[in-house]
Parts: sequence; C-alpha cells; structure tokens
Amino acid sequence: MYKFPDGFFWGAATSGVQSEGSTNQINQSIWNYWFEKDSKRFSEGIGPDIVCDTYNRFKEDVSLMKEINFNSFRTSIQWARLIKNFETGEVCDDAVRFYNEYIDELLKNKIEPIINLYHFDMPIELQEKFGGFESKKVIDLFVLFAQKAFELFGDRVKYWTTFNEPIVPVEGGYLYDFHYPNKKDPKLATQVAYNIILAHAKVINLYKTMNFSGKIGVILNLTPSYARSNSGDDLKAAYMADLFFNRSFLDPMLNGYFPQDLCEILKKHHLTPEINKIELEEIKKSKVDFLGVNYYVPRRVKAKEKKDEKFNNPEYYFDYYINPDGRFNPYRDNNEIYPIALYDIAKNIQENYGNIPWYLAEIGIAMDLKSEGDIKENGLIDDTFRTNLMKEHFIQLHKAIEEGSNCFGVHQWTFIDCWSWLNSFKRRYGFYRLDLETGERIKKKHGEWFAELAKNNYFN
Ligand code: BGP
Repeated sequence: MYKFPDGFFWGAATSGVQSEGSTNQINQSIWNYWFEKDSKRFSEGIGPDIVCDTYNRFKEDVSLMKEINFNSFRTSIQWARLIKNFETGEVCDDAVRFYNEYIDELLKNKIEPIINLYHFDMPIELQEKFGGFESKKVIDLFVLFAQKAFELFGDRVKYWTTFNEPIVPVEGGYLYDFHYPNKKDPKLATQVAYNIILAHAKVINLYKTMNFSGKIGVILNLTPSYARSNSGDDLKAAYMADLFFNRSFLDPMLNGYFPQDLCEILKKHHLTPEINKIELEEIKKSKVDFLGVNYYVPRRVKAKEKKDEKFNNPEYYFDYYINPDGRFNPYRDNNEIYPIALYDIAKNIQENYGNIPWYLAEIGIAMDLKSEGDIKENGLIDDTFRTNLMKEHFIQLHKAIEEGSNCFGVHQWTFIDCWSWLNSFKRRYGFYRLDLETGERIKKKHGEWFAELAKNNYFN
C-alpha cells in the first residue's frame, strides 16, 4: 500500500489560455494574435478561441472535479483578461466577476485554488509595443497586474505562483521558434530569462509586503539530465544541460543567486544581460514559500560530437541521444518513460535546495484520441495505459516522501483535455475527454482510479 501524508493535495492543473476560451475578453494574448497570423502552424488549424469554454462552463466543471475528489486545483489568471489598461492597471469588471465566481465555486466545493499569474500568455499589446519581457518596463507592468490580482483575490487565494515554466517562453520565443515572437537570438534570450527572474522576484517581494496569510512560489519544469556514460566528457555534457535548463532558474529563484559557472559561460560568449546591483539584491531577497515542479520526460545527453562555430543555443555544449534501454510512449514523439527521474528530482530538492516544500504541479501521460479509443459500454473511455504509468511515477514519489522529501501534493496535467499551444488537441491528457463538436466532457477510466486515490490518500 502506498499511503501519502495527511492533507496531501490531489488535483489537476490547467491554464487560462488553454481552458477559458476568449469570450468577452477585451485584450488578447500573443496566442490569439499568432493564431490569426499563422494558423497553419497549429495542429489541425485549431486555435485558442473556444477551447474548454471554462469561461461559460466553470460551475459544471467544478462539479466534475468534485466527482473525482479533487481537494485542490491549479489554473492561471490571464493578464490580458483581467487588465483593461496595462499602464494604469485598470481592471476589466467582467473578468473580476468571472474570476471571483470561479474561485468562490472552488472554495464552496472545498477545492483549494492554486493561482498562477503567468502561463506563457503575454498580452499582445505589450509584446508589440515593448517586446514583452525583453523590456524592463514590462516587468513593472507585470508587477502591477500581480498587485491587482492579490488585492482582488488574495483574501481567498492562499496559494499563488508567479510563473509556470518560465524557461519555456525564453526557449520557444528566442531560441527554437515554437512561441511568439519567433526570434532566434541568444543575447535576447538571456535578457528575457533574466527579466523574467527579476519580475518573479519583484512579485514575490511585493506579496510579502502585503501581509496576506497565503503562500507564494513558482512552477519550474525540471528535466533531470542523464549522461550516456560515466566518461568525463559525457558527465560534463549532462552537467551543462542541467546548468542551462534547470539551474538557470532554480538557483536564482530558490537560492537567490545565479550559478557562477553559468555567469562565466555567458560572459565568454558576450551574452551577459543588462543587470544592476539593486536588481540582484531584489532577486537575493525573494524567498519562495514553495516550489511547483512539472515533470514529463528525462533529458539524455552525451558529449558534443561536432563543435558548432558559434553559440546559438545551449546545445553548443552537448548533444542529445535516445536511450537505447529506454521505454517510450508510442503516442508522443521521443517521449521516454522514466519514473525514476521523479525520485531524483525529489532528492535534488531535498539535498541541494533545503528540502523546501514542493508539489508535483504537472505530470501527465499523453495519448491521442485513437489510442484512448471509443467510449466503452459503462460510459468510460479506457485509458488504463495512463493509469499504469501514473502508478509507476507515484511509487517513485512515494519512495522519496518516505525518505523525507517535503512533497505536499500531486496535480495531474490535465483536468479536461485542453488546448495546447502548437499541439492544439493532438495530445490528450485529461481525466475527461473533451468532445470538440459538442463540448461534452466524458470521463475516462483513469478519472475513476484517481477518485479512489484522492478519497483514500493511498493506492495499492
Ligand atoms: C507543459 C505546459 C502545459 C501543457 C503541457 C503539455 O509544458 O506547462 O501548458 O502544455 O506541457 O504540453 P503538450 O500538450 O504540448 O504536450
């Protein structure tokens, strides 16, 4: 029997853009804009306009959460929905009503809301006028948005997070072309990364001055890096991948300072961002109360075979390889299944980051419609494949908790199959299937399994 600590959070995560739909939204995020400009890049040409239509259906959806015994749930407040005028901070009344009612509905059903402030959703106006987080001015506008959110909802929301996977807009928008503004510019990438870390720090410090009784943290996608062999070169490659993709955000956001070797590497390639002492103090001072971790796949690396001439992205220092002994999810490209990574993440937090309280803020098993199959006679979609793999991951997590890891919950990605960035609805992860024609939510077998787990706080 795998029993979890009392009060353990069981639930799911989604985000504003991916679930709400843009009904009654005055401002738009980069996603609506990019989709209008270039819909071909989005799977099956499906954009973020309707998605789960949570804006209109949140009451029904909260009752579905209740059905599978969630005691907590994460979503995000959209900057572009809440704020009418980004410079003055004037809010949109309808958005205030919507988020108030949504939060109250969760609380009425004893579901603890965890509210995130930024899930890849830069308002297009700020991207076009100022370059989004390329600009320090936008940091202050983000702090203003956060302040409004705290003032409006902070009396009831006890768990806040600043950013979800802050490295992703940096990689996608400035290195690898999978987020707007589709630039490939490592110098700008380091500036954006730094500015996001500073924005996070300022919001944390602001929250602490506002005397709320809640907690505030950040959600990072941690991807353990494993070397192909124990050779010095391969180990160095894994070290570099970890430095760029994990510690670049983990160290400043948890410990208050940047890894020295990362600073030196950036300096060597003339990539040091514009920084100043006051900002570094702000970062040093910002203490998160907890960490959220998103985990899907491990990163396998080996020593560089052919050296690039110029630093264009972190792969200057390593190559990827496919683990020959690995198990792979047939429904998602290069998706190695490696539950032990979760144990390793927990150990890393325990040993190197002061055993800070943390929760698994996203974990999910992608399937597609075909692999989930048609609805079975008892009305449930059969995704036993997902349950079996989730169990394996939870066993590793349980082991780490038994060994003292300070983990306080698990949120699965995601609640109802939701729209996902360029993938649209290609990969399904939800406890409930979303029928795109009718908007109907259809429960999957995994939802039933999870309901038992959440009710009992253990599984066998
Ligand atoms: C995480 C994001 C989520 C979601 C998830 C699944 O990185 O935080 O927003 O998109 O990944 O992503 P995908 O549907 O692209 O597989």
